This record gives sequence, C-alpha cells and structure tokens, in this order.
Amino acid sequence: MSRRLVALIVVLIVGTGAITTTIAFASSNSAKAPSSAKTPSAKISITLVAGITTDAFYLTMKKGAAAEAKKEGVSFTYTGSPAAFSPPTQIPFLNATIARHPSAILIAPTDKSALIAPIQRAIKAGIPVVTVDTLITKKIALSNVSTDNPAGGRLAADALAKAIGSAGGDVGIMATTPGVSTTDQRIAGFKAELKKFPKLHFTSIQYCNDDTPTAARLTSALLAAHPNLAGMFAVNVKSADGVTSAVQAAGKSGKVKLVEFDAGPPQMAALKAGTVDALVAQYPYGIGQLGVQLAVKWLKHDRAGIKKHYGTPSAVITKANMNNPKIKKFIYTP
Ligand code: T6T
Repeated sequence: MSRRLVALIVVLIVGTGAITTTIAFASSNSAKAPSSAKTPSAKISITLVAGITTDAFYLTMKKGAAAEAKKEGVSFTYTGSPAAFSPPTQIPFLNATIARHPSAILIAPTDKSALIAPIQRAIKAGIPVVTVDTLITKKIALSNVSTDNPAGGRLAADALAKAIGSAGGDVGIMATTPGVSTTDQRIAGFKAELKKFPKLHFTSIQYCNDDTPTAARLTSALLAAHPNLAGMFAVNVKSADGVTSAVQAAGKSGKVKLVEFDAGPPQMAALKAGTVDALVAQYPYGIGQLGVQLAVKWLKHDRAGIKKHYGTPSAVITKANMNNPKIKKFIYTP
C-alpha cells in the first residue's frame, strides 16, 4: 500500500479530530521558518512596554520608536502602567502583551531582578526582547539600549560641585526605588565622584518610590532637618519634580543647588527660572529608534553584529547652553 493511501485511510478512520491535528501541525510547521528566511516588514509588529507610560522620558522614547517603525514599515504599539513605575503594575501589561504575541517586545524593566522571569516567559513564547533604558541582570534579552548611567551620575556630581562652589556643604540624593538598574547606577556614579570633592559631605539618600508628591514631602523634611543643605541630586523626572517644588515652596531656590537627571518640561522650566542648576539629559528618542531598528534586524535574520549592549549619548544642560542647537535632541518632547 502506498504511504499516501495509508495516510488517507488514517484520516478517514480518525475523522475530523485527525484532520484538525494535521492542519494544526502543518501550520505550526510552516510558522517555523528556516533561520535564514526574511520576515516581510508588513507582518512585523513591535510593542514597547514602558516603565510608566505617562513619564516624559518614555513618551519621548515612544515618539522615536514610532518614527522608526513607520520608516521600517512595521506596526508599533505602546503600553504599560500609566500610574506607577513598579513590577506589580508593569508585569500585567507585559503578560497581556505576550498574550497578543507581537513579533518583538521592547521593554524598560522596572526592576533588575523581578522582571527576569516575566521576560523569560516572553522569550519562551518565541518573542524576542530588547531591553530599553533599564536592564535585567540575566543577559537573556537580545540587546539592551541605554544611557551610560554610571557616567551620568558622575557628571551630576561634577555639576553639583561646580554649582555649590568652593564653600562646599552637605548634599543629599532623592532616589526612586532600590533595584532599578538605571537609578542604582546613577547613585553609585554620583557617590563615587563626590569623593573627589572633600568639601562636599553626603548626608542622606531618600527613596520616593518614583512618586513626585512623596519626593516633595521628603525634601521638605530634609530641608527642615538640614537648614544649611548646600545641594541635592534628584535621579529622574518624578523625583526631580518633587525636589524642585519643595525647594521653591521653602523659598530656597538658588540657595540649595539642584542637579537633576532627565529633561522633562517642568525641569526645563525650572532650569530657565534658575531653580535648577543643571540637568543630565538622556536621549530617549534615540533609544526608541535604535530599539526598533535592532528588533527589525533580528526579525529579518540580519543578526550578525548585533551587540548585547548599545550606549546612547547624554548631555549636561545648563542655562548657558539650553538654547544651543546641539542640545535640542536631548530635551524631552512628550
Ligand atoms: O530617568 C528615566 C529613566 O531613565 C529611568 O529608568 C526611570 O525614570 C525615568 O523614566 C524618568 O522619570
């Protein structure tokens, strides 16, 4: 008996269930394209899972990613928690994204350990992942695109020392949450660099949980406890906005020197007003662009030479250079 005839008889005996199975097998087989096959752009879909969707930094990254997706002819979606930067709020959005099965995921993990298992689930489901901005400690993502955050922390310490001047004094840090790769690295860089300035004394680090009102409350308490506080470093948009407003409310603008990471609209306004002395601005638009480029290259099997990490530039913005055309790309445009 020929093999085709045997196959036909088996199908007739087992009935519809067998046919369904055969079809399912055939289609799952064809989905497993040989590794050299090119995926047409029109079929590629990329989702960016933000740390927190409403943050000026991620909204600017979204613009860069969307522009690059348009250029590449692939579809793009933006998702994440609008309310908080934390694993419990981010993971449900990642899980919902995995269920929709885009071709690739870009994600800013909200914790360097807690997001390992959820990202592993995406990869196991066959979805390649690029981490953007933040990273996880296990190198399972196809690549990571981020600012050089330790260097950014060092730049912040240099800028604060310059703003405070030769008199020196006590300085504090307003941070978000321990366990976030970017802000942990900024803090480490800042503290290490501070040692170069013997007249600057590190007083304390406060954690506001990426919540602006909490940062304002903690800053007011710090100002009351340290009436001679000379300066503060705020590690990101949300902590910075709280620090700035508390210093303003205490009538200490210009007296307490402020250096902040990021360049959201309220931060740029505070720089212009003189409440803030310097901003270490990232290039979130470029991070989004590069993240999409890498995902598309990967999906089109143009994988040779893709590195595990790409650094994107940053700039120290002051009142003196804020209108320089070279600075423009570092100002966030949510
Ligand atoms: O500073 C950025 C980002 O780099 C960090 O990982 C989390 O906070 C921001 O989104 C700004 O709020």
